[in-house]
Amino acid sequence: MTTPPVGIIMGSQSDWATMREAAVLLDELGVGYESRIVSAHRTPDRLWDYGKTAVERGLQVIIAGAGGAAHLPGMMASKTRVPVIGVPVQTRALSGVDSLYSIVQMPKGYPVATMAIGSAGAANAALMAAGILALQDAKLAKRLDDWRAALSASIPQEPSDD
Ligand code: RP5
Repeated sequence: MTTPPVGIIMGSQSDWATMREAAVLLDELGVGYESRIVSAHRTPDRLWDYGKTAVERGLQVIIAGAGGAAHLPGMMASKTRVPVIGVPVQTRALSGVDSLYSIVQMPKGYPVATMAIGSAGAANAALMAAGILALQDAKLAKRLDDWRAALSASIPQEPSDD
């Protein structure tokens, strides 16, 4: 089975409601992806194996979402040079600020491109991944340009009372 260019990974099944937003966007843009539950705390060996094999499998971008003590994106970035885009999942206890802080403040040398908290972050992660892939894929670049133009065109000039 061929590996798709994007890997969407998340710490828990409970993250899927958020991370599905990334999958929806990638579907819209015609970008292939796989989705996996890979927990830094509950399945550390799975995390290590995923990171260790990412390059040889042909993954080009990894979107990693986690909440709370959200170590998954950073640990993945420490294990592979495949670019990691981090999505802080919104939490009940601390509204996702815990997730954001756990992901964003990486030490020099192991970057994670950190998105906004929650579903906007997941959607933007997909757009960021598509933008990276579009550098080498003219057809995808056109689809992404069209998607952006359609979004722009959908914004009304004036506010409505409805
Ligand atoms: C993190 O803990 C996951 O990324 C998830 O956001 C959070 C809660 O996980 P569950 O208890 O819902 O499985 O590892």
